[in-house]
Order: sequence, then structure tokens, then C-alpha cells
Amino acid sequence: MRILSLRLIGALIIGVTLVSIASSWYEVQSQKDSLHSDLERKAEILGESLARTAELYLETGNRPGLEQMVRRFSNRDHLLGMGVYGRDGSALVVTPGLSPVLPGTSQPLRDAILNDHSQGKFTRLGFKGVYVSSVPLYAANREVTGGIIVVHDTGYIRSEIFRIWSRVFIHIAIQMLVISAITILIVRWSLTGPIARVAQWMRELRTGLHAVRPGANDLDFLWRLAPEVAPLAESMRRARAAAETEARLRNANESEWTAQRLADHVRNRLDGSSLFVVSNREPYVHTWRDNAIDVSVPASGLVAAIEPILCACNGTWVAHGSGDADAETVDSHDRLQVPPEDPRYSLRRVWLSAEEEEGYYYGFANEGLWPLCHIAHTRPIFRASDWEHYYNVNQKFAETLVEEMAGEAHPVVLIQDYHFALLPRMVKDRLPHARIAIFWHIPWPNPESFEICPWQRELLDGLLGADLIGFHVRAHCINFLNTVDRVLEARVDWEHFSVKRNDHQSSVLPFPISVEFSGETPDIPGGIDAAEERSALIRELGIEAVFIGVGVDRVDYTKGIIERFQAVESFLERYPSYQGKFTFIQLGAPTRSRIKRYADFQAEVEAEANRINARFKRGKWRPIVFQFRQHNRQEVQRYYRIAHLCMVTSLHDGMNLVAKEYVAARQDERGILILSRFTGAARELYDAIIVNPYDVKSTGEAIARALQMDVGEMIGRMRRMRTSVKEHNIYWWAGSLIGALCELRLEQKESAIASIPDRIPVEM
Ligand code: GDG
Repeated sequence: MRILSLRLIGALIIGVTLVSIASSWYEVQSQKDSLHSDLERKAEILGESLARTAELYLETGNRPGLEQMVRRFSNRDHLLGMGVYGRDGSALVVTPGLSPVLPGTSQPLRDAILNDHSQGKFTRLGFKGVYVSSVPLYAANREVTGGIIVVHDTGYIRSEIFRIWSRVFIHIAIQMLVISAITILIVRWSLTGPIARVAQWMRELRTGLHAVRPGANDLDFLWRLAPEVAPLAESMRRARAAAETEARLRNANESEWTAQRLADHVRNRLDGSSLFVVSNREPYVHTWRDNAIDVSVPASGLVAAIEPILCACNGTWVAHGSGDADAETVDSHDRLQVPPEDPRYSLRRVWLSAEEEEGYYYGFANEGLWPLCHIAHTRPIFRASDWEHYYNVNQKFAETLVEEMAGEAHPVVLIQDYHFALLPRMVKDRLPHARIAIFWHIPWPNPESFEICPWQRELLDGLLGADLIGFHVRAHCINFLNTVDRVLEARVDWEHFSVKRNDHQSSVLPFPISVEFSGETPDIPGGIDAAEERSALIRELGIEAVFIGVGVDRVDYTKGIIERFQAVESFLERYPSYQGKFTFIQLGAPTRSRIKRYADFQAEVEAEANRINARFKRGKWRPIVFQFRQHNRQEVQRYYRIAHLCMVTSLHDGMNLVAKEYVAARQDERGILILSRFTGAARELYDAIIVNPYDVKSTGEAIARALQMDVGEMIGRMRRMRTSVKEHNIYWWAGSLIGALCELRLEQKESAIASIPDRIPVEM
């Protein structure tokens, strides 16, 4: 930095000095010219006037007068002296001391006499600069009788020029000082300071201290560097956290699953094979915002679990390109490398027309299969046109996958969810050597419910193209096997939980999904007091409350939101002392609003909240706060951290991640989970208060029980639930699923059973 300062200062000084000297030189020159012409004019006037006087003296023969004049005008006002000469150049009278240097034969005098014209010339007399002017002398008859020489000392002009240059050099010196000072200050403030702070930040990150990110101003100066530094810093932080966790686990001899462990495990299992993941929703969405392209990651545990695997094995994720700027960010093969800040795997986007999306996604998947699989008393709608789109879109994904897998000796395919029931068969028929798993995230109903679907055979046959079919819980596996048994010609092996159809075997196994669990995630700042944070949040909401309950859901009719509100109403009725004290906050993310049933349901939820609020509210207190908008992950975490209780009252749910997220967020081991028995999570989180959401009154009682629970019991329950989620986190889920799929491939059937997760939840 010192060298940079010196260079900057040197360059500025040289530049400014050159400019100053050039402009001063120009100024000096014009000043000099003006002094010269001033002197010429003065000398001419004086010469003329002295000549006229001398002529008079000569005419009258008054020599003493002439001598007196010469004496008087010598050595005054820059005048060195003068001489009066005859026509032949003989000196008549000359200032004493000048006669040796002013001969009558001097060129200017001769020129003046001969040409009958005054002459002037700047010259030197010895070391002295002088101006010599010569004027002819006339007789009365206008004949030239001689000449007069007047000599001015030009030393005063040199002094003046010297003075100007001195002033210029003083100015330049002052400028140099000022420029140096300003440059040093600018370098300090704008360069050295920010760089030192960023360096300090990097040092803290490297050494693992609590790193304080420099302010926006510092990073603003390093704007080109900032986008690189921030992810680098984040990667370092993550790498350090992962390494610390690994070390901790090694020391504690624990076997907690981490992203790193999952990546190693899967890389091992894949043994060089490539992994292909298919889902409807993509992991990165590009959208236009303020004339710039913005990239976002949909809030989903799936991305967290799948991404480390794909990064580790350089895999491919195939998904619907749904962002309005998605097309602008792919290459000519509709691919792009992600994550954007550290590209490690390929995202292949599949484009769907508005009609295809309407029929396949909104229609068949969400108006047909979703209510069909969730027994939540909403009638499924099956339209032939939707089915056609569903079939065609599955076909489109199959073609894309086959294209992506071209030349792969042992591709491994992991298909996500009910949007792609037909895909396993479509891919298996074309690439029999591919190992295919599909994970069904929603429940599988009993055969009687499923058989109302006009295309039940096609769906089952499509799914049975997979080598492995995963559900959250064993009960859904059993329902699926029962459905197959009833509908298709296939051999169901109840001992091994598998189906053999046309010589192809599919294992049907439970893999209970989970969430990330980390002692300290970046979203959860340590050391924040829940009570303080709760008071702050209550203030922000502009309400008054002492006890807080929270619910976090997409506003979906399967989630039991209305039943939950009614349970709050029942609780307040039966425990009036909590009126004015207990507030239930529902974070409701808008979802599938284009479907009429969803739009109606969202209005019903709003109306129910309003009805209950109108009945009980007083002052600033309200029993229900319904926030119908998407919240970001940090906001959701904040609500989890401050809530005395969390309510998950789904009427039917494959797993329900909110229940596990609430548990994972409670580092303080406080808080009570009220959990519907109709969720997959209820089969793992025994220490929640398990409720039947259809029984409004007893769900209301559960709220009272939660609020009145002894702290010791609360901590005990939460601690046990946290241990369960920690041991069976999202990485464990992904590791088990892919591990099982890879085992199937290597040793077929027997090994698949060997790799079933060691803790299959007990059937209800
Ligand atoms: C299916 C199955 C199964 C909700 N609102 C906001 C928000 N969320 C997040 C929650 C949670 C996720 O959405 C919802 O998880 P659920 O498990 O309740 O699931 P579904 O969307 O119905 O998903 C379900 C799941 O697949 C996984 O297999 O468990 O049974 O139905 O993570 O936190 N997230 C943010 N803002 C919100 O407003 N950021």
C-alpha cells in the first residue's frame, strides 16, 4: 500500500508540476513581452525628448547645458546613462563610465544617423542586460547632425521574472504538500481501511473467530470482489462448521449424518455411476426483477438433501423450468451449472406449455392425485384431458432423461413425487440397465379409496417400472402393496416388501424424510433469549399477548388449519383465563391458488380467523393472527424459536416437515409440539402431544396441557424429540434411500433389504 501511495503521489505531483510550469512559463513570457514593449515605448519617448533638448543646446552652442542634461539623466529610473554624438560618431558628451562601452561607431547609432530613424535594441554590456535606443539629432534645416544614445538597465525585468518564477515554485511546493496529504488520506479512507477490514474479516473466518462482516461501504468499494468474497467466506464458514461437526462426531464416536458424510457415503455407493434426480420443482429459479435476473432457491428440504449428493458426484437434476428468466440462463442444451456461486452439477430444464402445466400439474397431479392420496374429504377431479397432459409430460421428462443418460453404463435415477408416477416405467422400458427409485412424498391411500381413479392400473404399472418405491412410513407401503395386489396381476412378496411383475422386481420400502439438524445453523444466532425475541416480535405485530402458539403451512385443505383455529376457539372458551393472553399465529403460504378449491379454502381460512377474532378480541389482543404470505426461512425460524407451542393438525400428511423443523429449531429445549396422529411424523415424534384434529375439543385441551406443562417434562420431551430428529435427519434419509437403491443394483433383492433404515417406524 505504501508503494501504491508513493506511486499515486509521484504521478500526481509530476502531472501537476508539469501543468503548473507550462502555464507559468506562458504567463512569464507574456509578462516579459509586456515589460519589454513598455521599456521600448518609454525609451523612445525619453530619447525623442532628450534629442530635442540636445538639439537646442547644440544649436546655441551651450555645451555646459548639454553636459548638465547628460549628468542629470544618468543613473536614474533604470537609466544607465546616455551619449551625444556628432554625425561622424565623435562623442560630444557621454555619461562618465559609459564612454568605453558606448563608442560613437556603435551599430544602433550608425543606423539611426544613416536611416534618419530612431533605433532600439536589447543587448548586453559586459554582464549587464541593457536596452540601447538611438535617436538622430537634427539641425534647424532638418539635416541630421548626429545622434543620441540612451541606455536603460533591463535588470529590473529579470528581477521581475525571477520574482514570478519564485512565486510559481512556492505554489508548486504548496500544491505538492496538499496533494500528498489528500492522496494519503484518500488511500487510507478508501483503500487501506476497507481492505484492512475485509482482510481482518477473512482472517477471522480463517481462524474461526466470530467473524464480523465489514459494512456495506467497505464491500461497496470492493464491488467486483464482494460477490466472490462473500460466497468464499460462506464456503469457508460451512467447511469449517462441517469439519468441526465431523471432528465432534468422531470424538463423541457418534454417527450423525452430515452433508459431507452423505456425499462420501453416496460417492462410495455409486462407485462411479452417475446420479440423475427428477422433480417437478427446480432447485434454482431465475426470475426478472428490476431489469436484472435474480436467482432464488425454493424453500425446501429436498434441495438441502439432494444438493450435496449431486455436488459430490457431478450429477444432473432434471426439472421443470418455471422461472420467467429460466430460458435466458441455460445453454443451447437447456442446461446450466449450479450452484451459481460454485457450479458442481448440471441442472437440465424441461419446458412446459401453459396448457401442459395446467393439465399435468394443476389438473391431474393436484386436483386428482393429491386429494385421492390424502383422505381429507375433498373430492378428486379426474379429467381425461388432464390425464393426457400428465401422460405427455411424463413422456417428455422420460425423453429428456434418456437423452441425458446417453452413454451412461450404470445410471442411477431418483424420481421425486406424485407428478411422475408414469416415469419409472417409461425410462425402464428404454433403459433397462438404469437403476430407478421413486419417492412418493404424499400418503398412499387404502385400495378402496385409490380405485376410484380411472387410471389406477396405468399409475401402478408406471410406478412398478422402478426398482425401488419409497414412502415415508410403513403403513403407506402396506397400502400400496395392497392396492397392487388388488388391481394388477403381480406377485406381492409380503415378507420382503416387494412386487414381482413381468420378471421385474420392485422393492417398496419406508424412508421417513426429515430436516437438516444442526446445533448452530446460520439462521439461528446463538445466545438470543427467546423471551426477548418473543416480546420484540409481539411488538412488531402490534398486538398484546403473553403466550404464543404457531402454525406454519401452505394454505392447503389437508393441513387442518380451520380445525386448528376451532381448537383455539374451544380452548379459549374452556379456559377463559387465557383470553387476552394466548395468541395463535398462523403463517400461511399461498399455494396453488389457481385451483378453485384452494382459492375457496384460503377465503374460508381467512373468514374463520375473522369470525373467531371478532368473537374474542379485546384491545390490542387477538386470539388469531393469520399472515397469508410467503415468509422467508429466517422469518419462519424466528417464529419457531419464540413459540410456546407449535400446532401441526394435518388431516392427512405423508410426513410433515414443520413438526421436525420446530423441534430442530428449539436449541433451548423448550416448546411443545401438538401433532396430528394422521401425519407420518407422529410415528416418530412420540413425545409430541398427539391429537386427532377432527376432535376439536380435545385438540383445544392439548393447548391447555401444553401451556400448563411442567418445565421439566417439557424439556424431557423436547430433548428426546431432538435426539430423534438429529439422528434421523435429512442426510440420513437421502443416504438410506440412495444406499438402498445402489444395493439393489449390486446384489439385487437381499442387499436391498439389508439396507432398509435400521429404524422402521411401527405401524399404527
Ligand atoms: C409434501 C408432503 C412431506 C411453509 N410455509 C412457508 C414455508 N413452509 C415450509 C415449511 C416446510 C414446508 O414448507 C412444508 O412441509 P410439509 O412437510 O408440511 O409439506 P408439503 O409441502 O405438503 O410436502 C409432506 C413433504 O412433502 C416432504 O416429503 O412431509 O407430507 O405433503 O419446510 O417450513 N417456508 C417458507 N415460508 C413459508 O411461508 N420459507
